[in-house]
Amino acid sequence: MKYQLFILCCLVSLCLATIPRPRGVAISMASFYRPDVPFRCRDGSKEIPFEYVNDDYCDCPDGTDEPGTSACPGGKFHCTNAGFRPLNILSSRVNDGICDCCDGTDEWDGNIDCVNNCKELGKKMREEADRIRQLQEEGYKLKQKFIEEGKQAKEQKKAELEQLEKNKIELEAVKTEMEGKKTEAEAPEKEAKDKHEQAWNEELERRNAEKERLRAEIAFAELDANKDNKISLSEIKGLSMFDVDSNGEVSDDEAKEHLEGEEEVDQDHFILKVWPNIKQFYKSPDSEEQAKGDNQEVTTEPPEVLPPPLRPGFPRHRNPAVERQRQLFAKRASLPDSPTPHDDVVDDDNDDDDDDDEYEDSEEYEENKTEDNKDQQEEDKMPDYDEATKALIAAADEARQQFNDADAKLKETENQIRDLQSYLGTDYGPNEEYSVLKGNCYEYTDREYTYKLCAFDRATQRPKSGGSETSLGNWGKWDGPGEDKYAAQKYENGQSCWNGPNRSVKVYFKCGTEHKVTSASEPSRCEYAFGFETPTHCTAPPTRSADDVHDEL
Ligand code: MAN
Repeated sequence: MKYQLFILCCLVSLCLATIPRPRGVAISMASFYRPDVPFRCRDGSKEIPFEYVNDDYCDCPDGTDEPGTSACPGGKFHCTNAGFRPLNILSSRVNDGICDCCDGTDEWDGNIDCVNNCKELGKKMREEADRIRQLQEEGYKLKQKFIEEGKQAKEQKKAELEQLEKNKIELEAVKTEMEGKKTEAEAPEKEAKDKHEQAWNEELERRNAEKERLRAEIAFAELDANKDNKISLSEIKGLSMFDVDSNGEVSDDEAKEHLEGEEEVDQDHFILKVWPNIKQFYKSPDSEEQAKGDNQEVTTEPPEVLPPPLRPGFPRHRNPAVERQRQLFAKRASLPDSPTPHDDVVDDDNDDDDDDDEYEDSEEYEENKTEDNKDQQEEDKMPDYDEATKALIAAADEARQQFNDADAKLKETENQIRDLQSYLGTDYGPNEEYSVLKGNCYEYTDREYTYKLCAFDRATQRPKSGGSETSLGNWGKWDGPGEDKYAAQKYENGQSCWNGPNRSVKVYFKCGTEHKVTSASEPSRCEYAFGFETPTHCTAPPTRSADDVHDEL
């Protein structure tokens, strides 16, 4: 059959090639050039004797009377190019010394010898056509597979979605139930915890009040220099901390003001009325004395009121009443430890101050301070809940866990539903064939960048020399021209471009036997173009017979 067709085509070619016609006229136009009738210019403007055709003089304004010479500007010369493709060239190229037609007919004046290479070109053309046809056949076959898979995937995803929608309703119910249980378990838990915490806060308040009272008692003892269990104006007047106007002395008025207008106050009155007003600036008279001593090179008198603060390991002369208070306070309020009673030894050594300094610099002092802080923190820490509260917390924890699990399961299902809806809402081509590209990324590297296309998702650019990835756009739409919508895709809203549009990519599809990016360019700044080969873009190859006829012609 094929052979017969070939013979037929050869005969047709032969007949056509022998139809008499003036030089440079295509077979299809031969009927307009009949030697037995006058020639009518093709634009109908003139009629001339047939002898005027190709007489190297331009008679017709449209140049149709000189198809085989270069006489008419804009005229057309037709080369048959038997064995290859026919060609129309500008008649100005006739006899210009350059072979434009592969059959050499455009250079007929003999000034130049043109080799007829139409057969060779025809052979190459047919080979190329064969290659393309093969590629199309192969690609198209693959495309059928992708169509089938794409359709199956769609059906499967539809069914999955349906199932997940059902699961979601159940999971919502479970979550609601767990939420109820959680609320139920949390109410008694909160009540018990609040009760425990409130009791602890009250305890802290009580402890603070006790500490405060102890501080006041110590202050009272420290200020009561003559130990008559009263604090009088004269005891106040000796201490510079009460010098409110800083004029170097504590006046009667100043002293009286501190004692709330009284001449003297007992401990209760002091704690209730005086202490709240002086506690902000109150300093142990010990430290005042010490400060004085630091400023005077020679101390003539022994300390008048109280000894300096006590430190463990350093025996000092001290007031026993204050000391008792100190010890009590230290014990109850976690102040730095007071020395043991047998430290109560008179030590009039003048090196006392040096001892203090040494002590403050010593490791022992630091250790004691850290220990004290730890003890204090320990003491301020809320005690564990009782067993009943712990049981309520455990039950509420369990209910919370179950609620969180139910919530997580629901969220996971909702995410899956969202993914499926997004999949099903995407156009994967007329027959779902492009779905094969979904979820896959393809790279292309040129001189400067590696480009990546993750189909139906995003496109990026990464400099080869290192550095971060730049977004060139996210999946936007099919963007082929007119009817050929599936010929191109647009990825848009990529990283903004300095002084330009947000980056975007247009992907141009062509038929190939595998999926790959074949080119990447930037035709205009920040607007990129990718070439992409894929079997999904192959069309049914042309039938062989039609092609054969074309070849032979
Ligand atoms: C980067 C790349 C280029 C782009 C310029 C624009 O260098 O993304 O492709 O042209 O930025 O400033």
